[in-house]
Amino acid sequence: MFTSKLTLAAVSFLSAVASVNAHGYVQEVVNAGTTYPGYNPNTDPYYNPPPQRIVRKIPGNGPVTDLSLIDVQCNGYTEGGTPGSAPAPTYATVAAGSQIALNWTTWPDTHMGPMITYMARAPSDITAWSPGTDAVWFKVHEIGKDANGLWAATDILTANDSIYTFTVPANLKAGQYLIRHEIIALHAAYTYPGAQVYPSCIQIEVTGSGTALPTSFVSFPGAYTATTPGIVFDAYQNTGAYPIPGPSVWTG
Ligand SMILES: *[C@@H]1O[C@H](CO)[C@@H](O)[C@H](O)[C@H]1NC(C)=O
Ligand SMILES: *[C@@H]1O[C@H](CO)[C@@H](O)[C@H](O)[C@H]1NC(C)=O
Ligand SMILES: [Cu+2]
Repeated sequence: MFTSKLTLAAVSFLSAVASVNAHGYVQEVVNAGTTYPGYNPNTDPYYNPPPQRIVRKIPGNGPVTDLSLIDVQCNGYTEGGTPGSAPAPTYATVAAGSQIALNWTTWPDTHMGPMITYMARAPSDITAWSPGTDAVWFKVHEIGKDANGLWAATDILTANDSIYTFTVPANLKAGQYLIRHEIIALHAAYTYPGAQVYPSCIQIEVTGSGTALPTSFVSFPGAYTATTPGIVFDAYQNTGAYPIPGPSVWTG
């Protein structure tokens, strides 16, 4: 009797801790009717052999707040495993101009902020390439706070069944690319460090007859610092427009 009470107390303590720490990650990638399960940080590490993912591994569902770390690239590890952005074993083949839907785990409604997507062209095999600190990234989509004050990561994502979609630029040159998608949660961003970056990297091969490539690029880490507009932002006091961090969107 005493033992089972202790157990119940321990269970409710653990679930309280889990809900406080529950943030999120991309759990599925969908393109042209094919669903690719994401990297699951709670279960994938325990499979042998590991599941063949197109999403690079993450240490958990928590954020990166030190924007000078390689962790801000793909939520990769800086200690233990390969430093930042360790390649995944496989990739999805997607047509230029097609939509990619990213299914997030249930996002906490306290964590308002933008959702942003970058791509980087792989100079070699995407399953072996990590960009390091090179400036290789271009922005392909962004959504922040709309004219009615609705935030992408809370109001809009939740209303949309946790599905965020973007379109691969229609005229993008064929080849292998790394997608870097993120939510930046702003609930503590009134100072730096404070903004919480939740990045996710997805490996794809783009097909099509397009010829376009961007000409300006940013690096991760590098693109965001304490003085980048939108990194420090008081989301409670500032009811005006929100400046989405990073370069402008390249549409091809
Ligand atoms: C998102 O993924 C979860 C887990 O696989 C699934 O249960 C849910 O139905 C998916 N959401 C949509 C809208 O497909
Ligand atoms: C909401 O989800 C649908 C697919 O379920 C998609 O077509 C639409 O673009 C999504 N909206 C946003 C804002 O991502
Ligand atoms: Cu959180």
